[in-house]
Amino acid sequence: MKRRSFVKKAVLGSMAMAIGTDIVFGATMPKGYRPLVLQDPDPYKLFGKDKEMVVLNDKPWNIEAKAHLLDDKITPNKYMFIRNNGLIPENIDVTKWTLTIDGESVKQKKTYTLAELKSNFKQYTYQLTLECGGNGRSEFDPPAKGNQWTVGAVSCAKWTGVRLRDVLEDAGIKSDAVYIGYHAADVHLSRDPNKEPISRGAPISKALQDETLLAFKMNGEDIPLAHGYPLRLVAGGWPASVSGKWITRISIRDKVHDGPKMTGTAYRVPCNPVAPGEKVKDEEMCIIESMPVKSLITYPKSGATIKKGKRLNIRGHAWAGELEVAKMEYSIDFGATWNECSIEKPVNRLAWQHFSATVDFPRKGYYEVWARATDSQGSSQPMLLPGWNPKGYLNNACHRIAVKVV
Ligand SMILES: Nc1nc2c(c(=O)[nH]1)N[C@H]1C(S)=C(S)[C@@H](COP(=O)(O)O)O[C@H]1N2
Ligand SMILES: [Mo]
Repeated sequence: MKRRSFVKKAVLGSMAMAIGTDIVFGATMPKGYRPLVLQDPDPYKLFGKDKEMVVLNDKPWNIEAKAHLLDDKITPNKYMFIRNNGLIPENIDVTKWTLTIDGESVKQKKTYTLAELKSNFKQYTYQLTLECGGNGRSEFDPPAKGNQWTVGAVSCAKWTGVRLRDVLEDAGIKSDAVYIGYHAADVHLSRDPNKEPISRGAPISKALQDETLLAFKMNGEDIPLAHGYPLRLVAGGWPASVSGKWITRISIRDKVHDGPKMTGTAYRVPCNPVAPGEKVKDEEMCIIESMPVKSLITYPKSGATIKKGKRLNIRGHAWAGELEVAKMEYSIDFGATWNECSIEKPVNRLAWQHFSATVDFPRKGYYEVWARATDSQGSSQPMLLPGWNPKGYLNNACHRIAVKVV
């Protein structure tokens, strides 16, 4: 009896969290009942998102930011994109949440409670750039199926947690380990409990990096439900699909992980360039690892008007997967000539970098400001679309804003 009321309290607690306030007469709510607000929810209220965020899909929820919303150096929840492949888990009981480390290449399968993870391992905080592999997909021609992200499927929040490496080493990693794969608590769209919406992973070398965390805090608070509460993997600089949300199990694999969305064409690009629209065999598709160099002008908003004779201060962020951004430039003549921006160092490895510049316009009229980042190995963003690929990944074309001088 005691236990039952305890479970009910936990269920009510997680519903209250999803709604954002207490369910006052929750104690008399029928068992298994879903409050109306959760049946037909307002995504902005439900997820605490700003009204200017754009809903691309509601089953599953996919919501993106606009460039000017990403102006903060540390992305707050209200401007953070949501990318879900399945249904957000409900009725989370954090007191019962566990993480299991298993797989062919674990020395000893081990299960940890959240409290154990927090107390047994040292905690670290890093700001990490998470960009969806499909960010920018909407520009590809012929079009690629999937969420038509424009530029807003990127974030750089501050994540706190324990190093995945410390936990994996505590369970023990066999010498034949090559990959890790995550398993999570979200629900397949079919609601079939035997199907996982997504189960991706990364090579063991990425799993063992200092900045790869099992996080339980985002920007100093509990991770918002939509972003993986109560435990998520964060692997900055790689397609954000590697950063599994609502993590319950991590397998240390003796081969490349083969969970859903790891195989076939998912999160893969042709190993060699192909012509637009060309069919590519599965064997000729390679897994995306570090993301390409990219940048975003976050101020001003595209469409800005300024007075003749006034200079325009522009600013934004640039990132380059596992590399650093070495140079940042802007052009006001459609890429014919480029001027340097100033660019800051990242606060830590795998965090985006901030740039700014003061722009002079020669006379009244219409301009576009294009921004181009170059990484530490000398690769720069393509001015317009990069290589077409069947699933529309890795569009790192220069971000462009319109400006009128009047
Ligand atoms: N369990 C789980 N983890 C997941 C996903 C998901 O659907 N389920 N989506 C992935 C993808 S494709 C992306 S781009 C990021 C998005 O993270 P965010 O919603 O916190 O911005 O989460 C990744 N982790
Ligand atoms: Mo993604």
